[in-house]
Amino acid sequence: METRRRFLKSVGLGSLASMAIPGISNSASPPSQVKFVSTWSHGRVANKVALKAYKDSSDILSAVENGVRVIESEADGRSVGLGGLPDRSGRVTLDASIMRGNGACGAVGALYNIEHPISVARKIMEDSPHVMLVGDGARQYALQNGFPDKELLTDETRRDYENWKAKEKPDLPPVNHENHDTIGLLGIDPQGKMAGACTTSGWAYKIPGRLGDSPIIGSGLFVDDEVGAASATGLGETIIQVSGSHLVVELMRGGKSPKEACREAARRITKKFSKWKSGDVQAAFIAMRNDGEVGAFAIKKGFQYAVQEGEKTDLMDADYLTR
Ligand code: SD4
Repeated sequence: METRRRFLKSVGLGSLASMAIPGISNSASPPSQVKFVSTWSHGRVANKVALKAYKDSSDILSAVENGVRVIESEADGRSVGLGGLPDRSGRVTLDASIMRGNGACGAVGALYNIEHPISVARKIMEDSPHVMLVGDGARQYALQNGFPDKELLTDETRRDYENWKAKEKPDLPPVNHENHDTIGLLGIDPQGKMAGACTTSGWAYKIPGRLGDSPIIGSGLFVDDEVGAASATGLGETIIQVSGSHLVVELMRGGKSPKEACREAARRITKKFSKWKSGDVQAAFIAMRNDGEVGAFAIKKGFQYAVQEGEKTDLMDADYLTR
């Protein structure tokens, strides 16, 4: 990308370097070592587990799957897996998606009493004729395939739920950095093979049956070895409306850097849906190009992402559009 930029500059077309130019492909060389990027501060743990899983399996999909599984099992994260906040009927329902850069993908929505939706999504991708299963069907599929039945409400989340229900006017809490921590994890190996995983319990106290962006391929996650990968976090209702992760990847295909692409996707949300601009609403993107460059951008302050390059992990504060 930089080479193209320098070339365009040298022939006096510098401003074209940041514009979408159809037909120019990203023939990047992959990074020399495996690399991961993931959402929020728990991404550091997920990245480390992903790195170990990659060393054990040499498979970038297994790496991202195992990375997010650890977060699904953490009882203190309020919006992923075990310990996630329930819907307004008191049931914890989980959404997840997984994708390889060759287009293979799987997803699960509104799954309940199963600890690892990401692995159910992978099972659907690899062993079923479908891409996505939801609700009771997804749960039956999981049980038939040996996933154990597990209560996901903890004493703490049951208490939170009871307190919420006891309010005079129980309402949806805002989707901001205090109550959101979906994990999206993207990876690339030295052969340029990419994969991504995204998993969440979604919006706390949602209407039963609500799906967010996370299980929707192209919204919460999109991966294409030819270009790169992206994942989203924040208010799914806004991310779905711009097909957020697919948008980020297509903006990179057009020549934008990962960070510029994430910024444009965030901007598109606030521009199209001005009512979100003033409210306490967060949506954020992470992206990785197929040369390993990563970037992120959020609507609001407070979004962090974790970058793993070889053994080194960094937690970064994403730039943002509004306060
Ligand atoms: C959703 N995008 O269900 C998810 C929630 C999220 O951090 O990202 N939480 O809308």
